[in-house]
Amino acid sequence: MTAERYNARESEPRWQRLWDEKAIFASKNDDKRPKYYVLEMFPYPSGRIHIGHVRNYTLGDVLARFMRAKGFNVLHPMGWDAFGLPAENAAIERKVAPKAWTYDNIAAMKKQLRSIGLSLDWSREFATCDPSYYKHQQKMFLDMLRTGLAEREKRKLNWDPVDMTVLANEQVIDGRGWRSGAVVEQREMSQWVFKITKYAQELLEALDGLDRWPDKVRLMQRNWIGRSEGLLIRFALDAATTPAGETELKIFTTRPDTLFGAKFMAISADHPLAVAAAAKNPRLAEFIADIKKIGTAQSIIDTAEKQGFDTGIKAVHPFDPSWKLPVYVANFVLMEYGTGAIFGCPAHDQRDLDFVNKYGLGNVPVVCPEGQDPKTFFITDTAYDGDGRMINSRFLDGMTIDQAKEEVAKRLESELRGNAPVGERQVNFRLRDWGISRQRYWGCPIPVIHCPTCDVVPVPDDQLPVTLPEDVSFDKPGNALDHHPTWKHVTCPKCGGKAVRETDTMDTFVDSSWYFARFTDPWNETAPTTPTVANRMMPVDQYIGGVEHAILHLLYSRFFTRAMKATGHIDMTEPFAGMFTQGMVVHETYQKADGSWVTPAEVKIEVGGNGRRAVLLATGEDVEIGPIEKMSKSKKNTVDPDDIIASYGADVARWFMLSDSPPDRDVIWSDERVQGAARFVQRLWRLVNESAEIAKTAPAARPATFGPEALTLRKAAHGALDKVSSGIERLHFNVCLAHIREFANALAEVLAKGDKPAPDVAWAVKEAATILVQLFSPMMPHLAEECWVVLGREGLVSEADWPQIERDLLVEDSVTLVVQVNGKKRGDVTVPRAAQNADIEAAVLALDAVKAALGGKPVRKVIVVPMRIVNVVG
Ligand code: ANZ
Ligand code: ZN
Repeated sequence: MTAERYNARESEPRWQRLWDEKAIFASKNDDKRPKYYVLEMFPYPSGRIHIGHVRNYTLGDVLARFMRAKGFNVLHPMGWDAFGLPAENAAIERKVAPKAWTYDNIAAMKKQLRSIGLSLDWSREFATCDPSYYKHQQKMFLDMLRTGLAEREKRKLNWDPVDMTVLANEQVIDGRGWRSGAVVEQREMSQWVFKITKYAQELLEALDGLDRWPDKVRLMQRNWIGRSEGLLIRFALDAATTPAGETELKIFTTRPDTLFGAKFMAISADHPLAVAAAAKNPRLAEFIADIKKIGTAQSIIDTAEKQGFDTGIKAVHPFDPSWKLPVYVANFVLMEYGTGAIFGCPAHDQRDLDFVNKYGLGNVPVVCPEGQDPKTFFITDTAYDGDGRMINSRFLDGMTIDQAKEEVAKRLESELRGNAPVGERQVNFRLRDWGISRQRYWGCPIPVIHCPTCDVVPVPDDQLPVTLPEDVSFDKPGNALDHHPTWKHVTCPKCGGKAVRETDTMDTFVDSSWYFARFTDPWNETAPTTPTVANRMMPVDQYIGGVEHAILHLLYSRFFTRAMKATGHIDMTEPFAGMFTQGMVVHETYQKADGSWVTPAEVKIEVGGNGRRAVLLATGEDVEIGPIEKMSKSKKNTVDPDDIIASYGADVARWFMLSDSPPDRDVIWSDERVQGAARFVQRLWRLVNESAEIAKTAPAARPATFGPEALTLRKAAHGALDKVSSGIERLHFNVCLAHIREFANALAEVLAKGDKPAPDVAWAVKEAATILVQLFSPMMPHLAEECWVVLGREGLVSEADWPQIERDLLVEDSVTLVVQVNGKKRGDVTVPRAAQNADIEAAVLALDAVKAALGGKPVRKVIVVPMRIVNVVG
């Protein structure tokens, strides 16, 4: 019988509607079964779903559907990370209100998400720009203010003197404002910060316990937190050389062992000593103004050319009063780290070496690598930061680096100047407190009021939320909230005098630092969470998202969860028990002769004798096939999920993306392979239809025994069931799909034999077809529902229990034993598992390799070690 072609376009929306009507993916908070929380990073409502979203959400959906079938109360929610700059840019460019733009985009993207067939609980949906969400965020901000986890701090910001506005680091391009083109200045302003550094040590240590996180993500977090053990050293200054009689300079070093290789001291442009010296030296003041122009972004500072200015100040070596070191102001020393001052040892630090090579200060190596002769070990352009023994270092000579560090620390700790020791051990972290103030309109308002008499006054709880005004204008650069004629003018809740609202809004990373907890009870109007529910449903068992969020988003979420614990909103510290970072979707690029890019949809690929060729559909002209790259608008190498779903259906898109690469690697979008997936869908459809015909002839009761043909099929079915189940748990989806294909082949082989199978075979076909449909149902849920009907099953496959594995079908019925002659391996032999020793002996002695090894000698003994070895003694 030939079934009609499977029609995804007709079938997919029908099943989506039915799932919706029955609300089968809604999870209930009073469900007593064990919970499983699957979450994909929620999208920014840019207006369109891109193919990377499709991959991300499909990965999570497979797991969610599988865990649901396994009997878990699965929580799989979706929402919108809805605040941020693009909405304001749209307002400026297209004169649409940020709110309208955002909610329109959400509606459009929700429709697109639905067309993918995701098993989401839409009843929990929210957007972070909903006042009913950010109201609780404001409440938590005030909780954090009360407990000292939020504070005001003076910070340097990028200031655009023409637009009169603060710029984010990304808005500073080559030291200039992105819109005005003006040279950006650094300005100190009061900012709100979250005290993440209070948890630096804990956030670091707890990484060890996150054993279901990728190692690379944990390493990135470790480096970001950046714990360093080192020594604070108070260098004496030659007071005759200092601007105002300063007597000492404190530095932080992680390499006190290299003290005898010191060639200079360097201080930050913001160091008080630099400021004092600049006041007396206009050339230094000019130099400082100059190096400050490059902005505050770390990446820029790291790559900028090393520059310094000799202040004329001299420091004294802590172990030799006659040894004087010049003090420079240098652009690579940051005020925000350590003490804002260093001693430079060029032989063992690349930055220091670049610096001395530029200013002709020379270098002396003090660590000699093992196996090198200290007399001939020189450093020229590359600093040596490896292991070795101390040289040129007086009392440290011959020691290892660690011994030398310890020796220096001990000596300087016990040496006093004034009343204080010259050296002090210290642990430093790179991690800075999290600055959350943004001078923008489209964000969560920070709920405080500034009163000239009472200073900072929290907005009283009963006045929350502080909502954003909607009648705003974006005609002027800067913060529209600040420009609003009335919004910020209020009376002080404390004294009743005239006061102004804070017009800064929160960094959007705050919004995404607790949404996962809100999903556990988004209906609670009086509190951010319902702790009993949150404590039961959290942590997220499997979080899935892009590696671009490996550092900040995950670290902020880990911090925020701790802050919520400290303020009584949840009773745990780690929000994500399992983390998975998916790869990107990449595509070939196509370029016309004039260098312009064209989209994949505009070209046709021809495969001929000379390989692949691309032609422009419209004109037939040749286009060049370029390298495979991350999909981007600029290179036009994107595919639109809507187009793909319209031409092939969601199941094909899902299957393709799961099958072609391991989920943590990049997947190359290829039309040819997508078509392959589409053919496989039709093949499965035919297989199930043919199986259904045979299933009608199967006996109702399970046969007491199965012949070899039926048994082989049953083993293929249960083998696949076993491998796919464990594969899904480990997110090895591409491997699962390969097993499903293999199993489909095994079923096809049986069907190919004719249409009147024996009852035991018919029963096995029915069982196999059912298992097959269930195995691919998490990946291709629409096709699976349609097949479920064909097989005459009741209910929805999306609600069916996962099939039970019959373990005895997994046991292989033959075993392979190693064959030895006089203890030496000569080969192996495969025998039935139930074979008797006499049969095994006969089989072994018949082997050519054994006969050859014996060389005609008589056999004295044959020792059989069951299931493992046969040793022939000659
Ligand atoms: C002397 C030295 C010799 C250093 C040597 C390194 C190698 P981590 O590991 O990241 O903590 N440093 C200290 N404060 C700094 C600042 N504010 N700006 C720029 N650099 C600073 O790095 C600690 C090392 O970075 C310190 O150890 C110091 O240089 C430098 F062969 O001291 B070292
Ligand atoms: Zn007041």
